[in-house]
Amino acid sequence: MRASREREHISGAERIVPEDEISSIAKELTERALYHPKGKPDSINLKIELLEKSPIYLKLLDIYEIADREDYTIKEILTKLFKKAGIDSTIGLSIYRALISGASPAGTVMRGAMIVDCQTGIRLEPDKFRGIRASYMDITPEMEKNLKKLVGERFTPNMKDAVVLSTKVLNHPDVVAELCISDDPDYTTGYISIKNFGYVRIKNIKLPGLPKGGRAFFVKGKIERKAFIEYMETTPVLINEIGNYVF
Ligand code: PML
Ligand code: MG
Ligand code: MG
Repeated sequence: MRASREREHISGAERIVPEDEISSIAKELTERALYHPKGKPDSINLKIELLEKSPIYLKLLDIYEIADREDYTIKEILTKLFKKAGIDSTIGLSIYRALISGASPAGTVMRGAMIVDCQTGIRLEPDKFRGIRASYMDITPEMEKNLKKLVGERFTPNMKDAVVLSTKVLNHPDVVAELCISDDPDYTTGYISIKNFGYVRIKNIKLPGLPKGGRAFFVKGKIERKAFIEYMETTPVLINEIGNYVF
């Protein structure tokens, strides 16, 4: 599902489901688009297609949460996490600022993610308006239930979709980290996922009310761009195991 207004992205979500669940999922995703905190879309795209390739099965990233940041600024927290990911913090923070001000050349929200060379800061996505869309991923209903049990009241559909997406993204050998800030104005929890570590939730990553955000995939070394994009945009991934929750 993809929803937009005046061509600006409002929301997007996807599912991998058996045939008999298609109509109920279509309803669920349509409602998610219609009653989105970013407002009414003027266009909702619902695409239903047969999965052509069988999915890669992955274990969900471990989830961490920065619990108390009263003594730290967001800049200090991000600096620490970029360091942990092996990313120069000047580069990391400039990408953070780009995301919260609208990362497309028009200053609007990109539909997809940036690809950022973590050593030079150069953006590698071919289309700077659209970016790269991580797509074709979901979690089995059983593991979704387990995830709900594991994280309790912290569970949100945004979080579930995000950790599933990020598990796919981090599984690529060239990706060292992913930074995400929701573009929903009142969803102020973002995250950084770090290779060989996990998904780190960061509260108050942006000010409430800001309808800007997006994603950046940080890569290291020379990537084979065509294969990279093909993996992100078309290889199906299904989560069939969950990780730990540490907070
Ligand atoms: C989005 O839906 O736009 C991004 C959601 C980020 C979720 C962060 C979390 O709650 O863990
Ligand atoms: Mg959103
Ligand atoms: Mg989104």
